[in-house]
Amino acid sequence: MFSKILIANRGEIAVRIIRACKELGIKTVAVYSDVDGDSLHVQYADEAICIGPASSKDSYLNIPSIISAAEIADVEAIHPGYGFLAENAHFAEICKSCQIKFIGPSPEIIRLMGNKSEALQTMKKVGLPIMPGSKGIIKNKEEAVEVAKKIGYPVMIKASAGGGGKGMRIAHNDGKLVSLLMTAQAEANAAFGNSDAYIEKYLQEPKHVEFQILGDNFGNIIHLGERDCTVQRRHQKLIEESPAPAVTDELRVKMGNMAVKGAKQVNYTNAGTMEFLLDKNGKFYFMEMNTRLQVEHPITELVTGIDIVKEQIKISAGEKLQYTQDSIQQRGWAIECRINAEDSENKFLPSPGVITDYHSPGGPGIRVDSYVYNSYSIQPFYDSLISKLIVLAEDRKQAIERMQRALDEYIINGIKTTIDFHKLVFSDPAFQKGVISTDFVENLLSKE
Ligand code: MV4
Repeated sequence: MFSKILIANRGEIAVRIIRACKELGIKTVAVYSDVDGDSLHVQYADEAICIGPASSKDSYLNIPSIISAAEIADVEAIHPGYGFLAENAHFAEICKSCQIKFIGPSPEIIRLMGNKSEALQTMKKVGLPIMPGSKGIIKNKEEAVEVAKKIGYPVMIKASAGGGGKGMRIAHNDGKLVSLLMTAQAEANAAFGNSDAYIEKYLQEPKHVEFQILGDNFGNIIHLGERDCTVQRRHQKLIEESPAPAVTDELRVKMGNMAVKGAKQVNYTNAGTMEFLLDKNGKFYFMEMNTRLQVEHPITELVTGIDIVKEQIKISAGEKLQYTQDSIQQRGWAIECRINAEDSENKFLPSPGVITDYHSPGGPGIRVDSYVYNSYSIQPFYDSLISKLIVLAEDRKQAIERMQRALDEYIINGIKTTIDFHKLVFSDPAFQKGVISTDFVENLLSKE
């Protein structure tokens, strides 16, 4: 096992990783930007090293700075968390060349799955269902029109370097397709330095269902069940739950087997997530694979009892998975609310500032993953996630009741948060029935 790990991240996830390290008896090194000195991850870590100015590109994305910190502190491994450098194949390569273990899959897998179009074709080869669409990236507008003719409108244009919704467009006819393809390509080029785009048939009112994967370095790969992430706004997930309301035991076996099959095809190691779209008839389609720890990993931890971050660390240290697929059980129902420093009554605009009162909920079945405290000043430089409120209960109904109770207890004054938005969701009849799809948040907000 490692004796010292550097956490190349900030916020709640840096705190989460430090907690796992402490319980494993591993010393921790935090890195932080000029404006993050007061952050909880800096206080919790055994050592902390300032790696640069506030701007992410000068600090949390600054590879030379982070590698220097790792060398100075003499760590054996780096945990990248999510976001920032977590899916940067180049960073994983640099770590390797410096004999520092990158806690995640190999650079080759990160690169392959980062190319969303190639990832689709790779999974199609082993028999995973995918949406009808272009076989790879679109070369010109003639090809785009030809593909659309074959699969029928509406179609979705997706940036191959994107994922998670960036650079996506829906087109309903040839004229729009040609113009939106150019917009999407330009947007992708600006955001990722890569304009590649592909086309899929647009699935109406789907659900987003994803499977948590764990793979060790001995060829063992298992899944930890699924999460429903259908409650999203502008491709930002707001609420996740496990199990997924629309997934029956039978469907879980089918989708889970496919998820593991796909991961085995690429010799996947460490934690990963296979994302699917699910339609009303229980048909599912592979969308993309995320090669990182996900924000929403705690709901899977609560229903399976498995600490995913500890598993990641153990796998990277060369340990064998202690679980077989048969030993994995989902018990109860978990839901997570992302508490963002945002004004949900004004387009979810960021709401940085000082927290003047802070009291987090507690009692049975409550978990709060956060990095803020009373008088903490939320910085405008990073994402607005300040806390994840997670509940576990016997079943979905009781999980909703518990979440409502916890949301009522949560006191965060001084800034705007998404707590009120969540209260609205949990009192919504369609959400309570579990019959919602991708347009849920927009519909809910337009009702207001
Ligand atoms: C789709 C889709 C419909 N058809 N792909 C991909 C990234 C994710 N953030 C949203 N994505 C979608 N991809 C095809 N071929 C619909 C969505 C989608 C969505 C999916 C699940 C939950 C909420 C959503 C909101 C908008 C779009």
